[in-house]
Amino acid sequence: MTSCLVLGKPNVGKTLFSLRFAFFLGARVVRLARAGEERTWASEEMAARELVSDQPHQTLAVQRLALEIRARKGSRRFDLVDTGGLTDEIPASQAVREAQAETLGLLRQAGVILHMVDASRILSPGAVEAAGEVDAQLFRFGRTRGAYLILANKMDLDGATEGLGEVRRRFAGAPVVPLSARTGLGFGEVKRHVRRHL
Ligand SMILES: Nc1nc2c(ncn2[C@@H]2O[C@H](COP(=O)(O)OP(=O)(O)OP(=O)(O)O)[C@@H](O)[C@H]2O)c(=O)[nH]1
Ligand SMILES: [Mg+2]
Repeated sequence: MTSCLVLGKPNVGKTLFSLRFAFFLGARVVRLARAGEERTWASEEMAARELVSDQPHQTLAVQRLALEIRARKGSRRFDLVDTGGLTDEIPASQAVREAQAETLGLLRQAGVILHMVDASRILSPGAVEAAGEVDAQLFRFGRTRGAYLILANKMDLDGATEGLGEVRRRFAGAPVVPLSARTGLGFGEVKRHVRRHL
């Protein structure tokens, strides 16, 4: 199954986006496979209450959503893979180190790489969401692949417009989609990108 990886620093909005994007593509429930178990929620709100948090490292195991993109010429199935946040430094917590190792292990076979940054915090030094060396490394790795896309998330927040300029400067040459996992801004563009590369 082709996988579409959602990667980035902690707290940038990977999980909220993954849940909302699943519904945007027409999923009726959230069915998520994690650490060998499958869980189902009836709505994105119920899933988000449990899986999304303003604390970094909420996601500690890769979470797969089996999805389908419908197109005129038939539909395509793929796995949307929400991952644990990556950091510049090796984290003190063993659980976070394991989550990061699991995430990096998936990079090579990914059909599509969605690299998410927080446009509202990219220029906030010291913030966990600020862009860092790990973003530069993901960019270096990802841009050699055709299916790499940068998601500039949290465009609904103050400072995100200036942040978007910085995202485009830092990652010049890569396609960037201004996004809000909260409002749904940019979801259609992400869908078109994923569909093109499946
Ligand atoms: N305003 C706003 N808040 C957002 C947006 N996307 C995510 N958030 C908030 O950002 C926080 C982190 O969201 P998550 O989806 O848990 O982030 P994550 O990248 O999965 O975080 P980890 O699993 O810890 O790596 C939560 O408080 C979300 O509600 C957005 O587009 N706009
Ligand atoms: Mg998460």
